[in-house]
Amino acid sequence: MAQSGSLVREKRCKIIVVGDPAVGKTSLIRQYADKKFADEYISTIGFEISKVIHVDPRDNETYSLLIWDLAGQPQFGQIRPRFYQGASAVIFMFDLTSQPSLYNIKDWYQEMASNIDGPTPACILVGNKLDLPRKIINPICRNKARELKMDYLEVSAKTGYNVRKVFDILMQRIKEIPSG
Ligand SMILES: Nc1nc2c(ncn2[C@@H]2O[C@H](COP(=O)(O)OP(=O)(O)OP(=O)(O)O)[C@@H](O)[C@H]2O)c(=O)[nH]1
Ligand SMILES: [Mg+2]
Repeated sequence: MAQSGSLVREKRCKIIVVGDPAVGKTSLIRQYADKKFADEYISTIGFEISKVIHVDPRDNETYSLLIWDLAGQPQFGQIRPRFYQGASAVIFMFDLTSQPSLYNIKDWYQEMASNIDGPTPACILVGNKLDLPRKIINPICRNKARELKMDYLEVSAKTGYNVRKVFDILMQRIKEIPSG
């Protein structure tokens, strides 16, 4: 528990969110940071960074998360590679109502892997839009996560279901990776 008068040391973590256009990357971050959701689709241009203070529920340690929301549109493919460096964690996001968005996760993983030196960041596969009728069954998603050696979680950025859990799992994984 944080003691009054003691210095709270914030550790910084860079977290990247990637995935096809319109899977809900910006919506996930907005739901996590502000508990807000918007129905209209305004595609991210380039990238956006959000700063969120995360308190680990297990030990009350405080982290300052810099969440990088990378635009999924192909025209930003040339600028994205430089943003992966220094990431502690990567969220690979797809839309449970769009099979191509899961299929394309391998390309997103490849883009990350070829642009990071040093240890592989903590990675999680996130299936979004669970509030809608799904088009991909759970075992197929789990298989993909297993193939890529990642955790897997289904969420709704609209209702907020499991959104906080994505970050709790990632922070747990980050702590398990020996820091260099
Ligand atoms: N029903 C439902 N709609 C969602 C959910 N998450 C996002 N959306 C909608 O999906 C559309 C795209 O969401 P964004 O968060 O802008 O998608 P993005 O991945 O950031 O897209 P780019 O910035 O173009 O890469 C918007 O119309 C959102 O309202 C969800 O969990 N459920
Ligand atoms: Mg966006």
